[in-house]
Amino acid sequence: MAIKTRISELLKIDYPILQGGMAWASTAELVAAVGKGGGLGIIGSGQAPLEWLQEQVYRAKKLTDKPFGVNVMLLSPYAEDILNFLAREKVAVVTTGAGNPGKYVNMLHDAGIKVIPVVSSVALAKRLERTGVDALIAEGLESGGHVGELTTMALVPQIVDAVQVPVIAAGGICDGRGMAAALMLGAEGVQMGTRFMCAAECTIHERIKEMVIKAKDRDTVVTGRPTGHPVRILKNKLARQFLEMEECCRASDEFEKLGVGRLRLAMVDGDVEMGSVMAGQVSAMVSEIQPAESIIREVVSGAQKVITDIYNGKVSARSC
Ligand code: TUI
Repeated sequence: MAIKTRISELLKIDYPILQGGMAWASTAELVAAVGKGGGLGIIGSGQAPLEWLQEQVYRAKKLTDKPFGVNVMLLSPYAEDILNFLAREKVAVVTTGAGNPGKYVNMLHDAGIKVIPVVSSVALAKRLERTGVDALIAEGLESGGHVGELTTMALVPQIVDAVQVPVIAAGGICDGRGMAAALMLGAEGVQMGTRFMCAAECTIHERIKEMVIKAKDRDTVVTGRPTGHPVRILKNKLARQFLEMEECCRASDEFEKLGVGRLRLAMVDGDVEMGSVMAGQVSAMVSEIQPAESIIREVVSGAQKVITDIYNGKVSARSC
């Protein structure tokens, strides 16, 4: 059964589930598979050059007739070129991360594109609502990659109360219980990244999928706080080096140097020790590789089950 919210209507999808646009991980194959499963697939551009992104967009258009999105990481030196390209290509949706996309909203709207920024604070949510964005993704610090300061549990209801546009919850959500909880907090959709890293169609290196599957509850850590861009990654040799640097208060440019190319090294080359394995706290809850379509089916039926059970007075929502 479909789940109808303002998000599923806005994005013309069966289920209000977005696949996080993860750099070097969310490629055209995954995006097409998520679309087939009834969710919204999102290509991750990260810091990749324009040519890489162009190839992904062209491939996604060949692989699927469903709407899809592209995530633009606003710290990327290629962000502006990528946004101009996306306006020309008229992709259905643009999500943004790691910054304020306010100055691009009109240009994207003129091209008929829905604009959905990721935010981690109420102040930015309110500011962006005034620019006319279509929806917001409220991302808590449980997520992988670049993180804010508030948990999903605290952030989502505060943003829901502060804005009129529909809100999508992200960070710490990987199953039906998480989706149901997000809906209870007032969100009208969820975005999941880590669970989709272990989708069969996700093209990241198998060693990284294994690492996520083996991860336990305390296996992620936030590094890079002194740079102003804290990033959650799975613990490995690189994470230990970052943490050592933080203890000796080294200069920010040393962090930048150590970080260059590390995400690609993990996701594409499968370097589990010296790559930056950006993954969320729910890594410990991801236990197998499954087709994206099954992931979506399981999450939706799990959410429907716990909501119905609780409505009927059965108050335990174990493992849905
Ligand atoms: O963007 C993400 N997650 C990411 S981006 C990434 S690649 C990267 N490369 C170099 C440095 C850092 C990251 C890996 N993972 N998530 C969305 C997100 N955006 N989370 C938090 C924010 C955010 C933070 C501050 C959005 C806006 C913001 O605004 C600052 C301002 O300008 O007001």
